[in-house]
Amino acid sequence: MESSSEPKPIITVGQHIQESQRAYPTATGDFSWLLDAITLATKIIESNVRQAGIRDVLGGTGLSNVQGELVQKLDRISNDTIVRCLGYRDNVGIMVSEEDDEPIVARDMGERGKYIVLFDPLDGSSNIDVNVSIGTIFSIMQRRADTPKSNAPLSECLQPGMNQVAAGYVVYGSSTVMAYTTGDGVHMFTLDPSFGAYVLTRENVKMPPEGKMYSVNEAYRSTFPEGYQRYLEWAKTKEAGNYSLRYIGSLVADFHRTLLRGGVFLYPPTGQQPQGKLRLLYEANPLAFIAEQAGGAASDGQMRILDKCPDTLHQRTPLILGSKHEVERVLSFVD
Ligand code: P6P
Repeated sequence: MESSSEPKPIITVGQHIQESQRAYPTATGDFSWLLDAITLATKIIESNVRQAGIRDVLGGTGLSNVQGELVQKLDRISNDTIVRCLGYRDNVGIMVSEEDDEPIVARDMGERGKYIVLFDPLDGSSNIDVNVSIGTIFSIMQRRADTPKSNAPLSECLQPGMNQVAAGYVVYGSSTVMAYTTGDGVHMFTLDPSFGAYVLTRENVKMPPEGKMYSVNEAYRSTFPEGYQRYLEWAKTKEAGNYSLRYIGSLVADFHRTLLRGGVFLYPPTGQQPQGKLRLLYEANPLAFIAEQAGGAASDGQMRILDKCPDTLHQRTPLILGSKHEVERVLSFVD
């Protein structure tokens, strides 16, 4: 039994992955090789984020992405960094980025490129210039050999979130924290800048089953479907227990708080975004996988996020994400 005086072991994310893969005799170390590329990319991104004010990386590129959003310089740097780090790993077959219209085929099927990595390289980028927390989100699936050759890469990517083999995020906040799951619990690591490694800080994270906190942009409330408006009315009542509102406007930061403190994050359909604003493949799916692994829940208001079969690569979805009981409470108004 470790006494409190004994120094805690230093377990890096790479060690943790390798140890967890030892439990699977058939594991080939492929996955840790892939996750190593992601951790490397996020360390490079973190370095750019921390020096944004010093290096010429702030501001827009003057370009718009497939979402029609202004691409910030750091968005582009982050995207190129991930593509470069992942492209070098021979087990990555296809990459899907929020910043690129089409899938990037790194290797054809059969050349070992068995994984598909889907990512939002720098979520919340509109907050970059005002020093608010931002994040990277990633989702990992396996390629499907059974897809028709016609448009294989694209159709291989259009898999339901339940097919994910891993998912994670990095939040560049007051500290840089990575959370990931491979379906065996959620584990968190903090980047120690003194030696540039992610060190295990929380293992088997569990989301509180409820929390008197909701996270939504209430500026659009009048255009939410009626059920959401009734939920927000209820949450303000004494009977509900006077919920508080926390909204950073950066999905990864709002989710990270919800994961640790409990509560519910909402991005409902709005007048401007009738399908919701957030993307299914590389935002809702990975965070839903993490939420469920931590005992939470994720729905689009009609169905479980992880059951949704995507039709298009950059498909948007309404999102209700957080503590199990809080998501159920929202659904009781919305259903
Ligand atoms: P709104 C950031 O631009 C983002 O994609 C998410 O990080 C965040 O949750 C959402 O948009 C905020 O959107 O409409 O409230 O500004």
